[in-house]
Formats: sequence, structure tokens, C-alpha cells
Amino acid sequence: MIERIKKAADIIKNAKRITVLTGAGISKASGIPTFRDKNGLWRKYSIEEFATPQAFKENPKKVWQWYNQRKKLIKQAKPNKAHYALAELEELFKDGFALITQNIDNLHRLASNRRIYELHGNIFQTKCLVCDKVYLDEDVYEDEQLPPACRYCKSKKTRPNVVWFGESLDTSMIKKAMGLAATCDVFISIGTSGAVMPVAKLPQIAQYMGRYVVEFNADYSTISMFADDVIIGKAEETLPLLVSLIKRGRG
Ligand code: BV8
Repeated sequence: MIERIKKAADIIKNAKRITVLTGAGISKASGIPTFRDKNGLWRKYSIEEFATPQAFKENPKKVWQWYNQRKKLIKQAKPNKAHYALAELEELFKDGFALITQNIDNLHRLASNRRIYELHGNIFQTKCLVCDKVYLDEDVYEDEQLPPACRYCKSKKTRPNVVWFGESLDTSMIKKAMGLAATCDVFISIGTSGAVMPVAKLPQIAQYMGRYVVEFNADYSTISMFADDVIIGKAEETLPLLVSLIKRGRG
């Protein structure tokens, strides 16, 4: 494993543009469950009941209760060593660095990354379906307050600002992400199973365009076959090592 990390570090230190894609695995060490692992959320809860527009239409309170409960857990979470390693990488590569995440947990921002594209939204944002405002909402609500009233127009027709299955991602953001995958020198995939489209296309685009693709994951994933190198291990252990080797190499 160490030899592969050294190889990746050697390639990355000479690169100008680094595009990183993260998934739930990077936040596991922060105490946030993944989706498809042994104790993942989709093993306990069904997507159809909690993460589709139909589910929300049928029972907004039930969907809100689920997100409110997740928000409570996520609010207590802190970035781990893997998040901080990516913040250091952005410091090193400045404008050449971009971070695309499927995570809605805000931990990359707390770790001080700046150029972040949150393709599946953010659990700390609420969207009003009446006045269309999207606003920062870190409150965890009492059950009788759900759905929470809009801070602006007071309507109770609000929703978490996340992307559910069957909904389109923000068009300009996914286009930007595709461009970043196609034009980077190095594409790094971290802690994602690559099960969800269209994000799972990003490593494929990078590989198709001849970019160096490296995956950091606790296990092999559907992304592994598109990667030049796969580094199996916990991201909170492998990424700090990667970054320390890059820093040493860049003097
Ligand atoms: C859409 C939101 C257009 C909020 C989530 C073909 C083409 C296009 C679309 C589709 C298609 N086929 C099917 C679709 C539709 C669907 C889709 O992809 N379905 C899949 C399941 C087949 N996609 C959509 O609906 C998307 N929209 O395509 O719009 C459209 C519209 C209608 C019809 C057609 C097309 C919208 C998808 C949005 C989904 N939103 N959640 C919330 O969190 O509640 S999904 C959910 O999955 C999360 O957002 C999550 O981020 C995302 C991805 O999961 P991962 O992050 O990868 O997590 P996972 O548990 O799977 O994996 C964890 C990994 O970490 C593992 O590999 C593990 O080994 C690793 N790991 C664990 N510990 C560690 C570690 N690695 C390193 N270190 C560790 N310590």
C-alpha cells in the first residue's frame, strides 16, 4: 500500500490541477454512517420511503423527521484527519484544486476547504417551496415544529435542500464538475461506492480523457476499474500520509 501511495504522491506533486470527489466513506470516522456499507443507512431505511420526491409528497413530516434526526447527529460531528488532509491539499494547490462532494454533512467546509461543489446539497440548508428561498438552517427541531416554517414567508411548505433520487442535480454544478473531471491532471476519488448517477460518471470521464485517476477506499468499488491506482485503506489514515509525502516532495 505504501508504495502505491508514494507513486500517487509523486504524480500529484507535479500536477497543476487536482479534482477530488468524495463520498460518505470520508465522514465515517467522524461518526456519520455511510449508505451502502454493513451498517449503512440504506440497509435500515428504504430510499423510496425517505429519499424521493414521492415520499416527501406523501408524508413530508416523516421525511423531515428522518432528516432532522440525521441533522442532529451530523451537527455533533467534527471533521476527521481525511477532511483536514484535503484542506491542506487545497492550501498547496490553491486555485488548481477543486473538491466535488456527494456529502451533505458540511464537514469539508468546517475543515476549511473553500472550493467545494456540493452536488447532493447540504443538510444545513432549508428550501421554501412557496417563496423559493434557500437559507442556512442549523436548527434541530422538536417533533411538533416539523415541517419547520420558512424563515421568510412563514409557510410550512419547506424541505431539506438535498437532492433526492429521481431529482435532477443543479445543471450548472454538474456541468462544472464534468469539466473539472475532464480537464484536471489528477482525479482523486475518496470513500465513494460509485453507485449513484450521474456523479459516478465523473471518474469515468476523467479516465476517458486520459487523466490520472487514483482511488482511496476501504474496499474495491465500481470506480476501481476506472482507476490507474487503487489505494485500499481508511481515508483518515491514507490521506494524511499522501499529503505528507506530497509536501515533502514539493520542498
Ligand atoms: C438524476 C441525498 C436525472 C441526500 C442521495 C443512470 C443515469 C442517470 C441516472 C440514473 C441512472 N440510473 C439510475 C439513475 C437514477 C439515480 C441513481 O443513480 N440510482 C442508482 C441507485 C442506480 N440517480 C438520481 O436519481 C440522481 N438524479 O440522475 O437526475 C434523472 C432524473 C430522473 C430519472 C433519471 C435521471 C440523483 C441522485 C441523488 C441521490 N441522493 N442522497 C441524503 O443524503 O439524504 S444518495 C446517497 O448516495 C448520498 O447522497 C451519497 O452521497 C450518495 C453516494 O453514496 P456514497 O457516498 O458513495 O456512499 P456509499 O455508502 O455508497 O459508499 C461508501 C464508500 O465508502 C464505500 O465504497 C466504502 O468502501 C467506503 N468507505 C467506508 N469507510 C471508509 C471508506 N473509504 C475510505 N475510508 C473509510 N474509512
